[in-house]
Amino acid sequence: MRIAIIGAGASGIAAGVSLLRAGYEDFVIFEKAADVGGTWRDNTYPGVACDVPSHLYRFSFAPKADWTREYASGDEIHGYMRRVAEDFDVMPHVRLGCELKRAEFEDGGWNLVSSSGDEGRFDAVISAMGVLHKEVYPSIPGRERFAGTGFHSSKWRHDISLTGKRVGIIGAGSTSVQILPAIIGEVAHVELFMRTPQWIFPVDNNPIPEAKRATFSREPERLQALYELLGDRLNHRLAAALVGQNEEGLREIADACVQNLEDNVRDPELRERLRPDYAVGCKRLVVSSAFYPAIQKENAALVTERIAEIVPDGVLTADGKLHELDVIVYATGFDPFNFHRPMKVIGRDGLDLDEVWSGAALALRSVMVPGFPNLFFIGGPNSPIGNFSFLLTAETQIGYIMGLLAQIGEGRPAQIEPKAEAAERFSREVDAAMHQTIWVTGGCTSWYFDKNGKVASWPWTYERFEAELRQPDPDEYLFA
Ligand code: NA7
Repeated sequence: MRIAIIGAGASGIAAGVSLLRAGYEDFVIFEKAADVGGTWRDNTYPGVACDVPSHLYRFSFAPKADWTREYASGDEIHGYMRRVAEDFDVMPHVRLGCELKRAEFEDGGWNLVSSSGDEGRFDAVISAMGVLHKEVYPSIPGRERFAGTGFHSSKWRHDISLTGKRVGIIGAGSTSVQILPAIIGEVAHVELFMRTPQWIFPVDNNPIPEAKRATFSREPERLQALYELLGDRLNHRLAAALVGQNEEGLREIADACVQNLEDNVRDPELRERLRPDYAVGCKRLVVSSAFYPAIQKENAALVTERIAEIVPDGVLTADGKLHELDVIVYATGFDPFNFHRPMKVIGRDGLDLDEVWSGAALALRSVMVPGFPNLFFIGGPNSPIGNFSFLLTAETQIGYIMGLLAQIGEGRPAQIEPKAEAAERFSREVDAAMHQTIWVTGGCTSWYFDKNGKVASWPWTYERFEAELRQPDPDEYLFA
């Protein structure tokens, strides 16, 4: 079988490793950029780190004993991704600098076209395009008129020194919360434009001493025990709390966030401006012990007045105040519903995936879409998203994809796709369960919501995700 993987980020690399292990040698990983690593290649802003603990953020087949911090920096994770791709012999399969434009299913196979032309025919396609890679700029008028330098957090301008500059950061999510403490010591002044406050769970990102790293290397069972402890805390207890199945756990997290705010923001007025009016867990939890101290520094200011427009000299807020700036950082997040776009995906009988998903994106168990044979998604619609390790989510989906692939090819049917009624049933179950999740009941909006106001996460526990994807049920699929 000839297989194409699209994207050489964490999930594409892991899919490559799994294909090799299962004996599939004939595959190509198409990567639009000049390096592997996905989000960890793209995000290089000051302070970039994962919001999942290091020892949980690893592939099961490549445990890492020597993480240098409790929450690893983007650079360290990018190094890990590259090393895994090299050590597991995935690199010879990677085609860098090759952006696919079109995938079309014709006569029982997928024809792929990139910006440089025909890339050939494949029996199966695995989409590993990531969730957070299409940056979003705010729809604020005047952005192009700004006379200083403006850029998105994921396109950091390392050629621009911030020393002594007046900097504005628009957005108050995980990214902004990491950038502010990292630049506060360098800039003349920073203004953080916050539309909605975030709950912040306190974590000290301590360095991991050399001796402890050496112990983890010598005694892998201790590394595994720590992995399991963190997995239980985040993948299981936190995930259950978010979907309404661990009230006590949710209360403990909420209490810690409230206490963090009470204890660490001195000025009562600033404290109230930083206090969210929705439930903890509704938006993805921000983790930091560095943000509150940073926003209270003399050279920092929190701006909660609505931004009216961007003008050549800076930001004009609705109260008529001009905030003069040299640099504007748009820490305004990503469009997670971008799945395969801007690539055109045409399935069986000319079905256009953009049209099929024009109402809501849906895939049976987050992996396959009716009408699109042998097309598999990692990180597809309704994948679990939250403060748990996406690497484990990807590996779980890859395991399921391997189970599906095993049913086709040589001596078996050539094609597999979900039955429409199985996908519809799954969709109804998702919708019914979503109502009890904190994302819906918590009274906020977030990047978890699609344009129709539907949350595209996994509405059940993480255990259920693992159980449902352990083995495909052939009754849910059509073979040809
Ligand atoms: P997020 O979490 O999507 O945060 C984006 C922030 O940008 C959020 O505070 C938004 O406010 C704000 N935003 C977006 N548009 C505007 C406009 N027009 N005006 C003012 N503020 C705006 O992105 P991050 O990059 O921080 O984090 C993404 C994920 O990466 C994160 O969850 C981790 O998984 C890692 P809002 O809350 O919508 O009012």
